[in-house]
Amino acid sequence: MEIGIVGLPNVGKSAVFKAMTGMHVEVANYPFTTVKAVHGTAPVPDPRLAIIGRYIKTRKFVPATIDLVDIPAIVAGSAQGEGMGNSFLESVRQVDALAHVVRCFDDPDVSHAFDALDPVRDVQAVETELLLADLQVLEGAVDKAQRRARTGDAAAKKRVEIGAKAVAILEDERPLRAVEWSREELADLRSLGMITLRPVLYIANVSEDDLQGESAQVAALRKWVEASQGGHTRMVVICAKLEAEIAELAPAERQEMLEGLGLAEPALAVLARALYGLLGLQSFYTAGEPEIRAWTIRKGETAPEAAGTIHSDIQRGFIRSETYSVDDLVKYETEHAIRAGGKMRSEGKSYVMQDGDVCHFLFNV
Ligand SMILES: Nc1nc2c(ncn2[C@@H]2O[C@H](COP(=O)(O)OP(=O)(O)OP(=O)(O)O)[C@@H](O)[C@H]2O)c(=O)[nH]1
Ligand SMILES: [Mg+2]
Repeated sequence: MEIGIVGLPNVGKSAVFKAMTGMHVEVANYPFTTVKAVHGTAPVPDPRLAIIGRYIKTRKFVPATIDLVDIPAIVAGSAQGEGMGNSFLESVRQVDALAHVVRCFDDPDVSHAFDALDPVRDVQAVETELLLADLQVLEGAVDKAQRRARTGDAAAKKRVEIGAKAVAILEDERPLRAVEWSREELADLRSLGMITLRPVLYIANVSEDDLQGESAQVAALRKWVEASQGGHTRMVVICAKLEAEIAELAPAERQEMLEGLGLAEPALAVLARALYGLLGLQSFYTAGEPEIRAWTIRKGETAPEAAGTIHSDIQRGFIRSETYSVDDLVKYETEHAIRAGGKMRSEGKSYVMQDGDVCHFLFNV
């Protein structure tokens, strides 16, 4: 699962990336500081790891991770080659979801792509480029399919139909994610790499003096997101500059700094929760003496599929999973007591994983 950070130049994309991954990328007050996509990994904050660690002795904790890409800025005309041009498209097409950073901070020292602060105009400018990029690809694909359809090719006919429907939505200036598609339509549009089909997490990058995001600009952005996008979006409020500074502190100082600022948790926790919600993700755990580890799966995945996130061999040779919940562990305190209490479940191949399951997979290859 990879999340691409997109947005206009100089809005704080790299600051967000730095705050999340702790990597030292350049954050600077000029447009197109980032000229090449940078990949990084962020650990998902998860209090359940420590909870499990209270009962099961271990040598280390391994959190789940989110893969992030800091993508070069998009400007008006990018789809036609302005700014960094089309290069952003390649990166954008490779990610599973977008994190769209929108400038909501007022700082006369930081130059703005369009002079005045206006998050709704900004977000629309980027969205328009993504719409145009999809439109270009679609028109080409529909053209090609039309030629094949004349020879009676059924798949091509279907493509023409789906393509025409999608073109109409984009020409209406709506992203493809705002519409409900059938399974077949989705598969076809995904195979074309449609960008506006991807879920989006909007990140309102707020001023140091508006950490809760109470400004009129943030309210306007929220209203726009809710009105125009359908269900496949979320919005979070972050002060990327402060968060990037906090990420550089030692862990003990971090907590103190957050409390001093009146923030309940670091932006990484806020962002991870929003992404899990947006993408329908959940966590399960493996726990033992070598490590206690969190794994990320999609809701609805079965036990063998979950096992496959650990190793394909465990999925292939899956026999069953000895499973209990983190809550059971808190209640019974040891795996032995869970078993004695009848709460150690032996789950087979069709078991649908539940959030907070702890699993021992039995497999044979
Ligand atoms: N005041 C304030 N400044 C910020 C905030 N976030 C980022 N900045 C500043 O904005 C400038 C641009 O930040 P970057 O993170 O480099 O922005 P970017 O979107 O990656 O920019 P490009 O790579 O050039 O597209 C830097 O000078 C940051 O310090 C914020 O929340 N508040
Ligand atoms: Mg940058």
